[in-house]
Amino acid sequence: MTAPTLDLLCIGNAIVDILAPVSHETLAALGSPAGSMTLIDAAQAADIEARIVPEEVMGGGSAANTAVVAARLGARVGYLGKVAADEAGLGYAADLSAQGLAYPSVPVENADRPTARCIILVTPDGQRTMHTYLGICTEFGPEDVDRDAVSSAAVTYMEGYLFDKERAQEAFVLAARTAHAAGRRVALTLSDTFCVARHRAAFRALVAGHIDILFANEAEICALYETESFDVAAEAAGRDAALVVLTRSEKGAVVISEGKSRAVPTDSVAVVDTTGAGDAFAAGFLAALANAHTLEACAALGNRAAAAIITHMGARPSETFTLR
Ligand code: 26A
Repeated sequence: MTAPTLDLLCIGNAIVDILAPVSHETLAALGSPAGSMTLIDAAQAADIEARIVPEEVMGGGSAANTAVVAARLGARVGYLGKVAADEAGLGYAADLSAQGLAYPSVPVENADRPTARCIILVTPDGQRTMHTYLGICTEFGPEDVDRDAVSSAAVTYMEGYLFDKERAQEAFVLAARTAHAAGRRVALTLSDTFCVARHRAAFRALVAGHIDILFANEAEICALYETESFDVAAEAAGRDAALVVLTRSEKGAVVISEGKSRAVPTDSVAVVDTTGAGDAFAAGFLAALANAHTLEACAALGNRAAAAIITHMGARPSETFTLR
């Protein structure tokens, strides 16, 4: 087995994030519950964009956020995700490359749909309400799995959000098989309780058959094992994946491996914007894992990366971001 040349390869829905501060009144006028994620079509996206003043536009998508934060923490990271060769898509590819990521995906010429976008409305209480237009990103299929990139990465990390269409599900299995054939590890984040509810059986089979490292928050892991008890869900997950990493918001994280469960508390912080907290946690955890830290230290770095993200606007660290 050759030494990996990437610590981490992330695969997910490639989405341009448009962040805008809004009042509670503006949010109420749109009719979206605060803190929710709503899928929208192109016309709805244009309508919302006409009512807001964006503060930031950047490459987003859950797994891409993880990739960017891990790179900022010094890990060698790549990203695979599908964009169109339109202004947003070319900007996306350039943006992620500028963040130091290997970005082998080629923007699709003459695509029948534009690049995906997520309009993130942030209210004064720091809550983020997302409206996502998925465009071309969900067309990700087995042909988009760059096998060389997967084989060269110590860990391939896939996002549950992408696990919606059959071709993407085939891509997950192909990526996992390719990684394992090269002696690498495969990680999955469950992303959202809606995803879990939609594909529960398929996710359970994926986790039991192909996943070495599972990330989830409390609600997602309970949804996966159809229980209201965190402990029951955590124990079930521990039987299915070798390493299970669960986040519990202000209660910190729980790491399970070899039948042993460890709770790793987190410090409380003043929340500005929770966008990308889970993504950043996974980045901190995986960046530390690449340096062979103990599981407790990995979770502690995950907690600190998440805290750094939620104390400012957006899913990316501020320029002065450091964990030392
Ligand atoms: C399938 N959907 C809806 C999505 C997303 C998504 N990433 C992947 N798939 N909807 C929103 N996001 C991303 O979540 C990040 C915050 O965790 C946003 O792009 C945002 O960067």
